[in-house]
Amino acid sequence: MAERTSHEAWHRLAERELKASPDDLVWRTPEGIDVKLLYTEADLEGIRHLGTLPGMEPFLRGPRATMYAGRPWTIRQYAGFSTAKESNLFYRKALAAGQKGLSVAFDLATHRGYDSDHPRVEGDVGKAGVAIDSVEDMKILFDGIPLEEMSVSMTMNGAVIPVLANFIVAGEEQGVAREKLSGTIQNDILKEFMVRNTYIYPPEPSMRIVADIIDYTAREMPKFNSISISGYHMQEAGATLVQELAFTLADGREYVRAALAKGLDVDAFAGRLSFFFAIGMNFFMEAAKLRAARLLWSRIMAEFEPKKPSSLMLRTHCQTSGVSLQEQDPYNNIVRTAYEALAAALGGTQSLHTNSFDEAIALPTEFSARIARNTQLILQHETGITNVVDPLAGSYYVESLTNELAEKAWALIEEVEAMGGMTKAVASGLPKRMIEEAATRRQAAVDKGEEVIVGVNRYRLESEDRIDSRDIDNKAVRLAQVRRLEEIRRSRDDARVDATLAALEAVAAGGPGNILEAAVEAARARATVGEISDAMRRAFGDHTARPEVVGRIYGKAYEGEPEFQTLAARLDAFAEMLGHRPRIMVAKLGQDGHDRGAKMIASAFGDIGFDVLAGPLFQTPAEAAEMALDAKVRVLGVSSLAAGHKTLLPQLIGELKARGGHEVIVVCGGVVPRQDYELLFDQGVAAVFGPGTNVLEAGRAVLDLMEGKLRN
Ligand code: DCA
Repeated sequence: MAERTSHEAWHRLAERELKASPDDLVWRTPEGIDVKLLYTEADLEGIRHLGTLPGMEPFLRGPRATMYAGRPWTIRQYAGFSTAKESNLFYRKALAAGQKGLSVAFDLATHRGYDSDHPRVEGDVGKAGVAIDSVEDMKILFDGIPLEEMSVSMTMNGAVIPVLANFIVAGEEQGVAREKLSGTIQNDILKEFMVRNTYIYPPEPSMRIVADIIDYTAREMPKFNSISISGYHMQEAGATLVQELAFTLADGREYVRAALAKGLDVDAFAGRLSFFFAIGMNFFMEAAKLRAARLLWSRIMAEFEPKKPSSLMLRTHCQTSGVSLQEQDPYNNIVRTAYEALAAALGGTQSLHTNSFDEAIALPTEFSARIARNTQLILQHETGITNVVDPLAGSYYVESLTNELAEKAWALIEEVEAMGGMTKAVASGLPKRMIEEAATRRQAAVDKGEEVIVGVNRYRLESEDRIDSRDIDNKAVRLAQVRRLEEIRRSRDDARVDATLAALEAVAAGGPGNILEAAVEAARARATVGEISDAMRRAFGDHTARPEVVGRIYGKAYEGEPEFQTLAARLDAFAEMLGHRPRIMVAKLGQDGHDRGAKMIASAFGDIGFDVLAGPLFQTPAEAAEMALDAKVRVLGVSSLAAGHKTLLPQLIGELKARGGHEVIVVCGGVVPRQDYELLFDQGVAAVFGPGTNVLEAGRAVLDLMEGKLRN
C-alpha cells in the first residue's frame, strides 16, 4: 500500500517536472520492449530467477562461482590477414602486449573451400583474413606459439573440415597431441544459411558435418570446444536482441539433437558447446541478454536430462558490434567499443573481442589494434569491475529486462519449435526474413534521425581528416600462396593423397566412419583445403541460395513523409518518360557473403520505385556483367564488404565494356576506404556510397546519375 502511494506521489512529481505524463516517455525498443522511466521493487514481482547464485543452476549469474575474481575473461582478438607469416607476426606481437587467446580470421577463399589459385577467388585471397591452403600454412601460422598452452579459436564453418583437420595435424607436427589442443571451432552452419553465407554444401550434409565434429572432438579432443553457436552475425545483419537470443539458442538445441541422433551421450559433449554473441549499444539490454541467454540455455538443456551440471551451462565469447562502428568521425568508435565491452563484462562473458575503431573502413592497423586491446586491459586492471560477481544483479531495471528478454525470446523459440525446429525454420526462410525486416526498419529509423548516431546523423563534422588504414596487396599474397601450393603438389606423394581423398569421399557419401577423422588423414598427406572440400563437394553437391528481398518496410516507415514522396514522385516522372521503371541490379562479387547492405538497398530502392534485380551471391565480375546486360539494367550497384573492391570493380567494368555495356552506370557501396575512391572513379565507377550513407540520399544520387546520362 505504502509502495503504491509513494509511486503515485512520484508519478505526480514526474508529471510536474515533465509537464507531461512520464508514460509518454516510454521507450519502445526494436525488441518491442517498453522501457519505462522508473523501475521499482514492484517490477520484480513474479520474477522466478531472483535469488539464484553464480556457478549453480540455472547459471544466470555466471557459469563460474567466482567469475572474474577467480580468472578474468579471455582477451581474445579476432585477427588474420595476408599470409600465414604476416598473421603469425601480428599474433606474436599481440600476445606479448597482453592478449590472452588467439582467434583466427580466415580469408573468404578459405571459408568457401577454394585454394588460393582458384579463378573464382582472385579478389579475395588474403583480404578479409589469412589465406590457408594446407598444413604447411597452418604450421607457419602457429610458428613459435605453443599450442599446448594457447587456446585457439577458429571462425570456420563452410570449410570447417579441412581447416580443423589442418589444425590437428599442425599441432601434431608441433609435438602437441590432439587431446592437449584447446580452443574453439565455430562450426555453426545454421546461421550461415540465415545470415553469414559462408556455406558450401546443402543444409542436410552440413548438419552431418557439425555432428561428426562434435562426435570426434568429444572422443579425441576433450579440451576443445566443438562449436561456437553464434548470434553475433544475426545482430550484425540487423536482428533485434530477442531474435539474436532466440535463433541462437534454437540453433543450439538443433545441434544437440543432431549429436544425440548420432548416438552420443549428452554429457559427453554438452560441456564443450560454446556460444558467441554480439554486444551493441543498448547497454543494459546487452548485459541482460547474456544473463537471459544462460537462463534459457539451462532450461533447454534440462529437457535432455543430463547428469552433469556443467551440461546446462552456457559459456560465451562476445564481440563488440561491427555495425555500430561508423566511418564518420571514427575516433567515436573507440568510445562506442568501450561501452559495449563494459556491457559484455557486466553480462558475464568468458571471452571478448573489442573492435578496432577503423574497422568500419578497413583492416585494423597496429595502432588501432593496440587501442582495442587496451580497452579490455584497462577494464580488467583499472576499473575494479572484476572484483564482484554479476554486479548488476538485483537492479530493478536489469532484472526486469532479463526477465522480459527471456520471455520474449522463449516465445520465439517456441514458434521455431512449432515449425519443427531450426533446420526447418531456416529452410522456410522465416528467420532470415524477420532479420531483414528488422534491419530495414532500423535503417529507416537512422535515416529519419529517430535513432541518433553521433557524427553521422547528428553533430556531423564539416570536414573529416583521413585516417591511416591497412591495405593488403592481394596480388602479392596470391602469388606467394600459388608458389607454396605448387611446392606442396610437387613434393607430396600423389598416390597417398588420392587414396585419402577417395576414402574421405566414401565416408561423406555415407560409408562408415567420421568425416573429420578421414580428413585428418588427407591433411596429413598434404591434400589442400580445396581438394578436401572438393572431395566432399562430389558427395554432397553445392548449396545455392535464391536471393529474396523483403518489401514495403522502408517505404512504410516513411509513409506520408515529404522527403520520401518527393523522391518517389521524381522517379515516377522519370519512369514515365522512359516508358518503364528504371532497372538497377544490386550485385555481390567474389566470396563476400555479407549481404545485409545489398538486401537493404534492394528492399529500400524497390520501395522508392526502382525496378530492382538482386544478383545472387558469389558472382564473378564476368557473370555479373552478363546478367546485368541480359536484364538491360541502367545501373549496376556493387556492394563490397570484404575489401575486394580494388580488384573486382575494375574487372567488372572491363567485362561490361568487353560486352558493349558502356552505358551501364556502375556504383559501389560498402566498406571502401576514402583513399580508394579516386582509383575507383578513375576506373569508371560513378559513385561510392560508404558506411553511414542515407539511403534516400543514395537514391537521389542514383537518379541524378541516370538523368545525367540521358542528357549527355
Ligand atoms: N576460476 C577457475 N577457473 C576458471 C575460472 C575461474 N573463475 N574461469 C574460467 N576458468 C577456467 C575454465 O574452466 C577453463 O578451463 P577448462 O577449459 O579446462 O574448463 C579455462 O579457465 C579457460 O576459461 P574459459 O572461460 O573457458 O575461457 P576460454 O578458454 O577463453 O573459452 C569460450 C571461452 C567461450 C568457452 C570459448 O568457446 C572461446 O574462446 N570462444 C571464442 C570464439 C571466438 O573467438 N570467436 C571469434 C569470432
